[in-house]
Amino acid sequence: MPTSPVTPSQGWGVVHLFFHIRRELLEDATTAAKDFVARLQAFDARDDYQVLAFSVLGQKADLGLMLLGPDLAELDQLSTELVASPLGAGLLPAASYVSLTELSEYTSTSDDESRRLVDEEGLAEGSPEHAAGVATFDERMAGYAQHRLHPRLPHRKVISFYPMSKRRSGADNWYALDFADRKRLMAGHARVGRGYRGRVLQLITGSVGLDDWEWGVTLLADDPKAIRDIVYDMRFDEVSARYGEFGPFVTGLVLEPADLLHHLGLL
Ligand code: 76R
Repeated sequence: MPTSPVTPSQGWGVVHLFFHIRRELLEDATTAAKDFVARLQAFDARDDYQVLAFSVLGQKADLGLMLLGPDLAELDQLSTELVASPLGAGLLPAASYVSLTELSEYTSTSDDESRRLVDEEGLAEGSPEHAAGVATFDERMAGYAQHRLHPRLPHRKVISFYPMSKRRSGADNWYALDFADRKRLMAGHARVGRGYRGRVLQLITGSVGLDDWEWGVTLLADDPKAIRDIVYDMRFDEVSARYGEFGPFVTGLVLEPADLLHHLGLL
């Protein structure tokens, strides 16, 4: 019996999987690799489902997969199928991470924009210019929300993944701050982030109650230095400097599945 769908009421599921490969455990590596590639391609070809495949730099793992899509049962199905597939005999789990796409509660709202148009642009509330400004903002944010909840990630050469949480200790307890303070602090964070528009694409996925940290951070860039730069810059921003706690970082080279298996010497 197929597993019944498990679709979050908002957002999609995201599973990051990391494996070591032991090719000596494979009987027919080429056939196994071709089968593996076909399974990834079939998953990625489905509407709303995506898999990013990457070769992990360093020795934390050999290969990584980032699976995204609306139904957690489908993500789990692919994970179990891959392990049960011919290549699975040579795949050793190295790490994994489970999260959901989410909207941030700190994103600017229509009211924020309405106030900004009055305070910073000098537009009178109720004027046609003011109404047009708010409408433009709403349209842009609807597209933005769509990208955050239902992303189709572009291919960039490098992927960086790490989990993180907000500190909850002594005087530095993020969750004891008022919403207004958290929102002000997050606005500073977003300002630093916007300086990297075009160079770094980020997908922040929520994992409170789902995995060991509070968020999964996935960064994509063509220039590995851009990843080092953004994380470094953010360390000086109060949100990261004072409240950020970070798990292990993994860096990978994003490849088409067939190119990845070739790169790993299996095709
Ligand atoms: O609403 C929005 O998404 C825009 C403002 C914004 C929010 C609310 C934003 C912008 N982020 C938000 C939330 Mn972010 N982000 C990280 C990291 O390495 C570190 O120090 C932290 C890891 C990076 C690199 C990054 C990049 N962000 C969050 C949250 C959720 C917080 C919560 O809900 O409490 C986390 C954990 C987080 C972490 N952020 C941006 C970026 C970039 C590049 C931007 C600008 C995006 C753009 O406007 O194009």
